[in-house]
Amino acid sequence: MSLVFESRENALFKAYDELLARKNEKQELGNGIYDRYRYPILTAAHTPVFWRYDLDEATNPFLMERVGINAVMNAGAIKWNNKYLVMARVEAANRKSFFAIAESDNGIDGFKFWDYPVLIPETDDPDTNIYDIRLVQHEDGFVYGLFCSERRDPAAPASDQSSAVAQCGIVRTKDLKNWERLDDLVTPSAQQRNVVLHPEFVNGKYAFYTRPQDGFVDTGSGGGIGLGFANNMDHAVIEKEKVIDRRIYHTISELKNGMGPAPVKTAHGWLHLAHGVRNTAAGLRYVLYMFMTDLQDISKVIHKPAGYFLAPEGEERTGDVSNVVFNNGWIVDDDGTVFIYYASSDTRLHVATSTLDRLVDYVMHTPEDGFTSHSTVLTLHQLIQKNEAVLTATPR
Ligand code: M1P
Repeated sequence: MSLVFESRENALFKAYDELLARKNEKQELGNGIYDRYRYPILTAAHTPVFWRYDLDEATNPFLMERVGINAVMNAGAIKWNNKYLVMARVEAANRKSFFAIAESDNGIDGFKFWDYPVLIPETDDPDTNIYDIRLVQHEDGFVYGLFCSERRDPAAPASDQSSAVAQCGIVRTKDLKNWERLDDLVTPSAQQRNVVLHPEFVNGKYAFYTRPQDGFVDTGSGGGIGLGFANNMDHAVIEKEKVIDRRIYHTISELKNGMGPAPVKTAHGWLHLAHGVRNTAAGLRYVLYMFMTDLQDISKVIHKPAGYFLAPEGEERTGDVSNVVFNNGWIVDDDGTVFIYYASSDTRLHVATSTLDRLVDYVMHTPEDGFTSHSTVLTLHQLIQKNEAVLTATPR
């Protein structure tokens, strides 16, 4: 091995090792709802050196990158054998996304990719692109992965190489190593993205949160978070979708919305994390929001705080698709700690931590949206008056 090759290889591995060893730092103060951290937990630079470089001097004398990785983002998440696992959307330089699992001992730093990215089996109609997997430990004993499967629109003319059709692909596993591909979900809608499996049976059926949409980017007459049921997972067919959280004019999700990870069961209801999209002169803005559904009737939204729960801040605001935060994975520990894995601007993956108690308090006691400026000011007046009384009674 030449000295030049050897020293470049050493430098590459040293930079990678230092990045993985970097400790994360909780940001001070926060908003009381969750804590953010200084560093993203995964970026393109966290992908192993041996994915990107051919380390054979005979075939790669300049030790140049042979497979470029563009971004690591939107990740499903699961606690597995006492490790915090994220199944990230890794986007190669050729724009194709794939899934790769990274694990950490504490959920906030030290995430290391498994040696091989996941080879998702194809159906008879191969996907061109796959992304945004939601991992669900279902009570039937399987871990399911529901993801977006994208193919070129067969109806598009040759002059149009952008139009696509998105559907929900489904895999299942019992060990996170061997993945069985099932049929894509069939629904009454022309396209689907952001489909999530409910972790429990509902009246003996599998329940799915959907996002009906007419087109690939625009939801058209669709949009809103839907709910539908299927008899089985091998050939899952939903005959009817009911929108349970619709789009509303002049809100954070007026353009579209979509479920994040599978909901978490609490004593008060099912806790949901979702994303909402609005249009601006600078393009689409994606933020996260929360709501709670009824334990007996999961189609009934019983609490929904006004506005966003988490929006892009600082460096999160820029990237390949700027002004975006997106979430499709969270982990709840036995002690109630919640790890929220969110991506920023389709570029990098972050963690925010909270607790179930805090999130339930946030969802149940944060004022709801009155949908007008007037009602927003009335809400503020009420809070200010209450605080005046508190400060008068117990001066600080
Ligand atoms: O680019 C922002 C996001 O756009 C899509 O989300 P939605 O389906 O709500 O429009 C997805 O492609 C998502 O992966 C991406 O982060």
